[in-house]
Amino acid sequence: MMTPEQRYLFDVTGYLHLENAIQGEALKAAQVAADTYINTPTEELPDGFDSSGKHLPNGFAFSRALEALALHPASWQIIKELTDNKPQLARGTMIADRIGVPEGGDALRLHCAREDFGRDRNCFENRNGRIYCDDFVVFPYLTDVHPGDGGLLIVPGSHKAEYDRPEHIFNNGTVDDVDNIPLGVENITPKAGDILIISELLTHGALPWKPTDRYRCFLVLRYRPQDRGESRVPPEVRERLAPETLELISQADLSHTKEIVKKDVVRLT
Ligand SMILES: O=C(O)CCC(=O)C(=O)O
Repeated sequence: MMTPEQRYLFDVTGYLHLENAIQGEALKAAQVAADTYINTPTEELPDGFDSSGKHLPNGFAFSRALEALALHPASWQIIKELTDNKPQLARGTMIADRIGVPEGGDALRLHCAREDFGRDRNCFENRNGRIYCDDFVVFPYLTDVHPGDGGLLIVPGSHKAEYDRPEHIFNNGTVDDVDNIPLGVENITPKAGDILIISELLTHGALPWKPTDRYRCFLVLRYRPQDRGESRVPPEVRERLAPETLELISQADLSHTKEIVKKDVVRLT
């Protein structure tokens, strides 16, 4: 379960920033694997992987070190609480924000599930003293972001917005100047090893990435309750996954309890 501090912060802000969650060899191995994926030409990569743009599909499945981050002990209790112990990883990509590739370095307009798909689509509520959130993203960061670099933007508390966001607010929704961030919007600057968790109801986007000598790299792990259909991990990628991860991506009835959920710490075999 979440700690009372995590539950309070996630409830009032719509996001959690877990500092130094991934450490030592686990972090190093994940960074090396991410670098290898990013720097290998697509034609030399296995099926299901593509390094040509900012978004690298199926990044979590590129190596065991990255795959392990989908079940990392620092976020696992939170993932279990938010899905009422019925988690599914719907898909897991990687972002390597860098100048010179499609979409690399571009600003990402502010958006959220409510604005994109409608008011009643997602929920974020208190169920028996715990948070139930049926659409959230876990971002394990593998490189440092420094103030002034750009990167993730959020509107804290917006996951509970009762009113539509006026079109013109926040520079018409595209914030592209790191030195002129509108009041109400925050730029989050995680360090390598930090994990961010956001509700998809939280309005978020990104500033342009400014550094030319380094990139912003993190996994984008999308979770939801296990009864919402097939995960979007393609068959050729599933073949690479450990049994525990296969169980995590599997769809199941809500009456079923996955074996991985019975564990506080899941180790990939
Ligand atoms: O670039 C970021 O930090 C946010 C990414 C994001 O929100 C998305 O890919 O939908």
